[in-house]
Amino acid sequence: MANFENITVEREGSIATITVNRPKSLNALNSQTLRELTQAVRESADQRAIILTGAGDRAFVAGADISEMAPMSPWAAREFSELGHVLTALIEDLPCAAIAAVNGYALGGGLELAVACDMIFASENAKLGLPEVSLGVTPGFGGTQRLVRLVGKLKAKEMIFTGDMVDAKTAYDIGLVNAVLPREQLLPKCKEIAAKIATRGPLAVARAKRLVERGYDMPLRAANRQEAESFALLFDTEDRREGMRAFVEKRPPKFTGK
Ligand code: CO8
Repeated sequence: MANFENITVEREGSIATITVNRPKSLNALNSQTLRELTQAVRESADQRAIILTGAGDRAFVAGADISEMAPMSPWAAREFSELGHVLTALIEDLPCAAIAAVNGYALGGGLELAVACDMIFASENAKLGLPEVSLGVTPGFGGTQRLVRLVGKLKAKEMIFTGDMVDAKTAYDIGLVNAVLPREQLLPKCKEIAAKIATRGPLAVARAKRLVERGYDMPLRAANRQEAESFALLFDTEDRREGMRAFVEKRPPKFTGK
């Protein structure tokens, strides 16, 4: 595991917790942090779940680093945006689950990072928003696309055009987060869900994630055909045999990912 300056990576069993660790700037994402996150996520592909969170009690990630962006040329901004797109696409392509533990502000690039994850859990003090128009730009790490897919056009446009933040309860009400928890319960809850996913068939979880991600943009019939093919392919795995044998024998399954 590489040595990182702006993030920490902790591995417990088959779960990796990746923490953005720049609390003095509310964990803002500069290009080095984006590169470190990309490397850490890539190195976590063999885990059963990853949890992304922010250091301290104030912020998950308060956005892309505005002091780094301020002097950028359009070309540099394009490259910077690309770093965010590579990271968020990588999270979606990971064969394991990605859970965002939003422990405070998730703004701009921070919310864009969270909505690329498979699930989002928020602490009661969380505030989520895409304030980019207040800076004279649009979201640049996929926010205009992924937020719409989660909460629908009306709510997404309201958030993006006004730049206003929503609190955790509102985020839950509009379907932007899975659940809202007291701060001290946030990481334990995310770890509990990650641990549960880790007991399930890893090939099945990886396939299910891919079916949801890829199928979302496909016509229903084509997506359902993919589902049927995946279902059939999994029948040829040791894990499928073990899972069904364990059920019949009334014992927990021992999955090996084969
Ligand atoms: N970038 C850099 N530094 C930041 C950021 C940020 N996004 N957010 C906070 N900080 C720093 C502050 O400058 C401050 O530093 P210092 O102590 O040295 O002055 C420190 O963190 C603490 O922040 P505040 O004093 O402002 O704390 P407050 O409690 O008063 O306010 C807020 C908290 C409301 C979160 C406030 O800090 C804020 O509005 N931050 C900016 C939020 C924002 O606009 N985020 C979106 C950025 S744009 C973006 O993410 C685009 C992504 C796509 C990029 C595409 C590539 C081109």
